[in-house]
Amino acid sequence: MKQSLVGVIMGSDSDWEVMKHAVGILKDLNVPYEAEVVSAHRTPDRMFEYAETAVERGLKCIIAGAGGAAHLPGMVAAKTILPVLGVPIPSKQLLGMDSLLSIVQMPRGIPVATFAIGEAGAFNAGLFAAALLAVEDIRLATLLVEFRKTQATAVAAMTLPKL
Ligand code: RP5
Repeated sequence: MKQSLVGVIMGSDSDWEVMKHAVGILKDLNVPYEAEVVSAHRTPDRMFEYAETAVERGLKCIIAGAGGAAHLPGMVAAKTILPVLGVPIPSKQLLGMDSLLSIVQMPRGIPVATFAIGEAGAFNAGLFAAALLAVEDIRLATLLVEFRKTQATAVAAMTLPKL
């Protein structure tokens, strides 16, 4: 099995329906990843251990999804120098605005790259992680160029209904 380069973590298995979109694009681009549930407030020790060992385990970046108070990305970023990509999970009560503001409003000194709420954010976080790795991986860069071409072709072929 290949060494995981991207860690995908989320606060609950209920986040999977969103976070699977990050995992899906990593898989499509053949980026080795690991995915697991790590909760900031329910498994804080596990979160610290995950973040503290991430570099030595060979990860190059971490995608962290969380909903509500959503402190997982920020707390993980506090414990590792790896780039942390935060994905706000839509919440029942506030539809993910709470998650977005929690993740994006990191005070100066500990950065978290914050993506859009929900599936698009998860997917883009996966693409962004691939782009980070592609800086030093020409094969992966080529796959990203192909992805853009395919996407452009699909959009160019879009038609609208006649009124
Ligand atoms: C957060 O609480 C998780 O990231 C999830 O989005 C939210 C709800 O978790 P569950 O109650 O579904 O486990 O920690």
